[in-house]
Amino acid sequence: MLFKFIILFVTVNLLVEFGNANNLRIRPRRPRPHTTTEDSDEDKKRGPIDCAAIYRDQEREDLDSTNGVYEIYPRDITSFEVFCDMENDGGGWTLIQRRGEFRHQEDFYRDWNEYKNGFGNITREFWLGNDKIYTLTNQDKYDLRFDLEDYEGLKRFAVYSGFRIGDESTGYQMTYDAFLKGDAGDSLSSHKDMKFTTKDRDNDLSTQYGNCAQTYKGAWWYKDCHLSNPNGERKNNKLGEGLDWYSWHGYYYSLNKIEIKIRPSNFKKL
Ligand SMILES: *[C@@H]1O[C@H](CO)[C@@H](O)[C@H](O)[C@H]1NC(C)=O
Ligand SMILES: [Ca+2]
Repeated sequence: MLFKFIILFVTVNLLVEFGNANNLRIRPRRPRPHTTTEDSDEDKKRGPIDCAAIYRDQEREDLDSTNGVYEIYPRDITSFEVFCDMENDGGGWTLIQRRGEFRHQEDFYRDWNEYKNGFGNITREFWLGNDKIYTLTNQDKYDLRFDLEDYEGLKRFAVYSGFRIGDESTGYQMTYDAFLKGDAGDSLSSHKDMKFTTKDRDNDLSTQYGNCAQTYKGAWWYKDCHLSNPNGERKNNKLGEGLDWYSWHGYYYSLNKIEIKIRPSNFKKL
């Protein structure tokens, strides 16, 4: 009985081996794809220019896009990592800023060069950097979205069209075309066409409040001084110093969470 079993076992094994060998032999080898022109090679190497491009690539391959860190390849600049919001309002959003409750709380009261180059960790709190925001918003026409959350867990948002900023020589001057929609209301209107102000560079239009970044503990496209202060101080509910969005919670309420993100205006799901 045992002998018979061993014979059977060996036979089955041999058959399986034979089958595998057969499979290996009959499986045709795929020819390696080769590119014919240098152009298509370049295009391949360049990669997606933002999270919307990544979203579309994944959609074409029938993959579910998930929120997270991706590498992007904007034109004329070295590639870098960004955090992509692939869920909100259709996905495809590239984050330029985040505030929230994390064990390590980032300091946002920083100088011109730190806002120029960006700081923080893109999986937690961060500012992407004004040079990068300049490059991104000038490679296509972008919508700008604010996702806000208060301490009751309520969420509100605001979306603007045609958001772009100038390069450093313009003071990263910010503009947009229109307030599109959002139940948070419009608290960016007074910031349109303003230059960026940090604690060490006063580009705002205020004499009354000195340097708005110093007075309100942040860095922003301040005027005289603000309706919104997303880079202010978390949990600071003093007049104008917190993460304010005036048209929702006024000047004495620092929001719990903020995400600021961009996406091409012509973005559509396939
Ligand atoms: C960013 O934060 C994540 C999550 O906490 C951590 O795993 C990662 O090492 C951090 N990256 C850097 C560059 O500090
Ligand atoms: Ca001033």
